[in-house]
This record gives sequence, C-alpha cells and structure tokens, in this order.
Amino acid sequence: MAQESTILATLRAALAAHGLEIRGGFAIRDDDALPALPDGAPARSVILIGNVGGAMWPAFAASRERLVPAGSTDPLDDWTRAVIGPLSGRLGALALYPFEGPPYFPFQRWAERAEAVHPSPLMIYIHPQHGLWHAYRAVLLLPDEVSFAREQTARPCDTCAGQPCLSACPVGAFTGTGFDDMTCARHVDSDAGTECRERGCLARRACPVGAGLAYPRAQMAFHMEAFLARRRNRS
Ligand code: B12
Repeated sequence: MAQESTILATLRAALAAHGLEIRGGFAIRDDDALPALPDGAPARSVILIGNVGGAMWPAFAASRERLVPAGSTDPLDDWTRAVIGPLSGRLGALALYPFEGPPYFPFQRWAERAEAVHPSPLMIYIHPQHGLWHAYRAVLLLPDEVSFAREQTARPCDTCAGQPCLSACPVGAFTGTGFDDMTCARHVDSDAGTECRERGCLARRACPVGAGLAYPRAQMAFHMEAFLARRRNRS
C-alpha cells in the first residue's frame, strides 16, 4: 500500500506541473482485453489523467514551442504525448491516448468506472463539481494494483430546472440523445457562428454546473477550431 501511495503522489505532483490531474482509476478485469505493458507483463490498474477548468491551458501555452514539433497539425495531442510519455516510462507503465484511433479506446466508459461522471444531454460527460469543463488526456496502464475510492453522486442533469443546455444551440444540434455534428460545424464555420467559434459552444456554456470553471477564451477557440478542422476533412 505504501508503494501505491508513492506512485500516485509522484504522478500527481508531476502532472500538476503541466496543469493535469489524476481523474481516478480502477482495477483491470479480464474482459477489458487491454494491451500488455512494455516489458510484456499484464497491466493491473488503469489511471485516468485529464484536465479540469482552465489549469492546463497556461501550461500548454508556456511549453508548446519547446514540446510540440513545428508544423504539428494536432499540437495538443503532440504536447500530451511529450508530457505523458516520459512519466509513463519512469513508472514502467503503458500510456494510451483518447485521440488514438479509429478504433478509439472507450475513454468515456473508463471515466464512468474511474470517477463520478454521468452522461449529459450534450453527449459529453458531466461531473458534479467540474460540470462540462473537463476532459481526458491519457490513461496509464500500471503493473501495480492501485486502489481508488469512487464517489457515488447523483446526475446533476436530473434535477436541473429547464435544462438550458438543450435550448441554447442556435441550430438545434442537440436532441438530448444525439448530437448532429455536421449541423453544428456548418453553423460554427459561418459568420453567424462567430460567437460559438471564438467563445465556445453556447450549449456547453449554458450549463449551470461548474460554470466558474469554463475554459479561458483562447482554449475555447482552440478546441472549436480543432473540431472544425476534423469536420472540414470529413465533408
Ligand atoms: C470521435 C469523437 C468525437 C467526434 C464524434 C463523432 C460521432 N458523432 O461519433 C466529434 C469530432 C464530433 C467530437 C466532437 C467533440 N468532442 Co469528442 N470525442 C471523440 C472520441 C475521439 C471518440 C469517441 C468514440 O467513438 N469512442 C469509442 C467508444 C467505444 O467509446 P465509449 O467510451 O465506450 O463510448 C461512450 C460514448 O459513446 C457514450 N455514449 C454513447 N451514446 C451516448 C449517448 C449519450 C446521451 C451520451 C451522453 C453518451 C453516449 O457512452 C459510451 C459508453 O460509455 C472521444 C475520445 C475517446 N477515445 O473516447 C472524444 C470525446 C468523447 N470528445 C470530447 C469532447 C470534449 C468533444 C467536443 C466538446 C470538443 C470541443 N469542440 O470542445 C466536441 C463536441 C461533442 C459533443 N457535444 O457531443 C471529450 C468528452 C469529455 C467528456 N467530458 O466527456 C472526449 C472524451 C475526448 C477527451 N479528450 O476527453 N468528438
């Protein structure tokens, strides 16, 4: 147990320097069918790593030039690999990333096992304190058994009066059970979509949970541009 705490404490401190956090973890089951570790041993635990609120953005902005190759088309993904790769190596772990795919690793399903998040009507997961202002950057598969307590919480959307997220999108891209990403992208890419493009998704911003943790403006614009770039490649 002492060794497990040391691993987590070391990792937590190293991640904090990059504005990242441990978001929880869980013991691996046989049916997870996860890859073996770099030395061939089976992985025993999953640690989920992510960002909450605006903490990651200044760290990314300050080290981007040093850590991301010039001309990178996915600078945040390349930055994540540059930050997590060496940490993973030191722990004898294997790092997996949400952006590797298709096929993609099931990060949202893993998140539900690791921490108190719930599906929101916007298809992204809501956290009782962080609201919609959080994301996942990597998991580490570890050779050690690390134990985590997962909090049980109610889904905030169930008691949210009026669910403002579902009426805030100017083009009705959210139905509560689906997201029309091409309708969203067409609007965000147009003159009428300047507000969403530059200040972030209006539906996500309408959520009252964790509203004070909304990303800084530059980060909002960065994610929207990355989303648009992916959609433009598809159409
Ligand atoms: C592909 C993808 C997209 C595509 C979606 C294409 C499509 N229509 O399928 C596009 C490019 C549109 C997209 C956009 C965005 N995405 Co995206 N995306 C992904 C990605 C890379 C893969 C998803 C996937 O296919 N997983 C594979 C399946 C097998 O995984 P899974 O966990 O088992 O799947 C779960 C979900 O599908 C979910 N699910 C299934 N049905 C439903 C229905 C409802 C109502 C809900 C709530 C969930 C849900 O439950 C499944 C089981 O738990 C994930 C990262 C990842 N690896 O998961 C990010 C991810 C889901 N995206 C994320 C985000 C933040 C966004 C954006 C908001 C980005 C932005 N602009 O800022 C936008 C808007 C999304 C929105 N409002 O819905 C985050 C969500 C974080 C969170 N809080 O949950 C993720 C996890 C990436 C990350 N780094 O954290 N995305």
